[in-house]
Amino acid sequence: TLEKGSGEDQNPNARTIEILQSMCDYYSRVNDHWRTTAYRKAINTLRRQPIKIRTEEEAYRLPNIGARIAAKIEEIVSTNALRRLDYARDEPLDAALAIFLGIYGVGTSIANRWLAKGYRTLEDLMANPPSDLTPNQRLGIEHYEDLNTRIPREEVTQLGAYVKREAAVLDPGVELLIGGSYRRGSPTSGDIDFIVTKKGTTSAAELVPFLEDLIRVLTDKGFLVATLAALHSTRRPDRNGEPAGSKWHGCCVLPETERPAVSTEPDENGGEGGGRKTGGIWRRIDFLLVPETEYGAALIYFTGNDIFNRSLRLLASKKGMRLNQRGLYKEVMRGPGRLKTTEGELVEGRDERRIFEILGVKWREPWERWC
Ligand code: DCP
Ligand code: MG
Ligand code: MN
Repeated sequence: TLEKGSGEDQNPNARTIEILQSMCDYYSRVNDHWRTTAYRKAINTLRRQPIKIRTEEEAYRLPNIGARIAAKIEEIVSTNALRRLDYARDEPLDAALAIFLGIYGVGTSIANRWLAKGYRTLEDLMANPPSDLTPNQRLGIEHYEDLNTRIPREEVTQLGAYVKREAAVLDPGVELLIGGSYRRGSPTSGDIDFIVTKKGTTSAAELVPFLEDLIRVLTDKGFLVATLAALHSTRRPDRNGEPAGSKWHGCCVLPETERPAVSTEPDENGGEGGGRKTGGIWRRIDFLLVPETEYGAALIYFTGNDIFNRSLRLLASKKGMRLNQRGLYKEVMRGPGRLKTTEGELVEGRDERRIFEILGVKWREPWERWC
């Protein structure tokens, strides 16, 4: 707002804030959440100072300003600029970083390590692979374009119908639902998130034989083309309460026979069959095994979005409860220093609506959960 803008101009630290904000924006762009947060907090502190902060020492004494940012504040005040920002604006490096972050399984730290080693392009990585390149990252490079193409909603629907048909042959009692952005009604999705359940199940392990069969069939048919995380790759439950061996991640391709008829209209050049072929592209696909007893909590988690999930979890914890993908629990405090020694007492797991009710949140349809 105008009010806020004029307030910033009068702030004695306006110039410092402006430059720190550019750093913050840069770190946000490269997905460095930790530094983005550090800068955001430092900026908030500076904004509240009635006097201009000039030295490293003055800055460091303030809350939420660490040694590194304190040093940068002095550099900004004394030189009216920041060397690190010049580097951050190094466009070739920026572009290379953005490319590397698009590789499946590559985050900021790996991408930066490769940059430091002199890699700049996908071709560089393939020609002389870094020693730490994993098989999954190699797949991510080889299918870079496909895996960075969002999936049109109709194709997700077709992929879903294909999988459901094969699943019903194996076990008509198993239910498959597509969660994630598709359930939120998104016109395109980054991947396909299948939630697999069956009436009467109380543990994900009961569904493992079914999924093993399904994966074998879908692989034999040429539908599944790569495994990124196998069923038993997770040995222990993770911190979010995801049970061991309950998920499968990989890639699939819609079989030619399932693809919508290719347009026969001539293309712009007057050639034949100019309509762009849909399908045939490698897509990311996830399967999650969920027992009926945890279905509601799993639906909430795998529908998202991630920010909506975080806010629900925060709300639960404010009410002395804990929400994860297996259920809503009443916290049980035990042990020395009130350490959490158990998951707590299960309040509700199977019914999505009940979980909203118990949390005291008005029901939100999946397409209303964009945050
Ligand atoms: N999820 C979460 N926190 C994460 C990752 C995922 O809460 N860090 C949950 C919410 C997501 C769901 O899992 O909606 C599926 O994860 P995806 O990464 O597949 O995200 P989306 O399906 O929402 O989006 P996309 O279209 O990019 O796949
Ligand atoms: Mg998804
Ligand atoms: Mn997913």
